[in-house]
Amino acid sequence: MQHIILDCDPGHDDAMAILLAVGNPGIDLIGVTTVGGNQSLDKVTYNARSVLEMAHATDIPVHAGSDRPLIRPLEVAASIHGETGLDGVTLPKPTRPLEQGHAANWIIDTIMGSEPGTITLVPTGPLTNIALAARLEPRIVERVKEVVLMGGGVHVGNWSAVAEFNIKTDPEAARVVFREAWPLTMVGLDLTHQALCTPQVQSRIDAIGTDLSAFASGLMDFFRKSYQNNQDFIDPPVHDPCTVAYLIDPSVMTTRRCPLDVEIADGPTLGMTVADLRGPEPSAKDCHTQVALKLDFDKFWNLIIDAITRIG
Ligand SMILES: [Ca+2]
Repeated sequence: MQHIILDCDPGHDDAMAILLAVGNPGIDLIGVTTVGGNQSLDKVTYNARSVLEMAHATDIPVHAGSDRPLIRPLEVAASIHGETGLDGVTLPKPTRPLEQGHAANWIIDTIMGSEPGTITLVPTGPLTNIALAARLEPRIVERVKEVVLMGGGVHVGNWSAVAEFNIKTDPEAARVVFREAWPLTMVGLDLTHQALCTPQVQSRIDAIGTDLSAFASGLMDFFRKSYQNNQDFIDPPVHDPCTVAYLIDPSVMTTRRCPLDVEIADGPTLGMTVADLRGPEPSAKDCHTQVALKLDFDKFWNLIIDAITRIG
């Protein structure tokens, strides 16, 4: 069983990550934390609570975190996710109140209150909350089992020629998180651009025939249009649930261990994740970071469809 904290900014693909985490029996979703990113903090927090409501998962607490990057102003991704952050579907009103307290403090309290090596952090938004938590309580770094994040890319960008949205939104926070000594897997665009919601995949989601599958399909309809209009894709890449899928079954992707760092200098490479792929692959002892490279497409979508089916 993987005990995870999902730190997210829903977001169409974040919503799919929540559904996968709720619906898979190998994942214990301890809590959801939110960060300003795809949309304002208020909007993404409401969306997270609403998706949990939709998934009958009102036992899961939601804590709101940082409403902006550490240094830079927040520039939301309305071109991809719409004005609400989850355009294209009707969101149910959350019945569970938002928890009190900042996400970073709750992350710290949860990790420090658990056995070392048992909690995995799964960030699928800008890394602001995780960086704040690591600075507020440095002891969390050695207590976290691992960090599996969606962000960055070895050879590819989407928010600039070389930078991905989550990393470019808060590059300083990403620098902090990448440089801490915890085991870190970067599930970046090299991998997630293979996680395409094709019409065949979506027809399998539709065939589940529940309110939740219609909700997921509605999300994918909007996401497809966004990617066709803004990113030169035919089918939308469903980035964020790739992280959760890796924790359920590591064979869903191949990874390559390599040193990783984040560019924080202003200019054309701001927010670029730099992977040093020279030489033989280093050992886990010598290198705490790895990148995801190749997705097992069928395994991935089978997990998503199974989770939506199980939730009912
Ligand atoms: Ca996200």
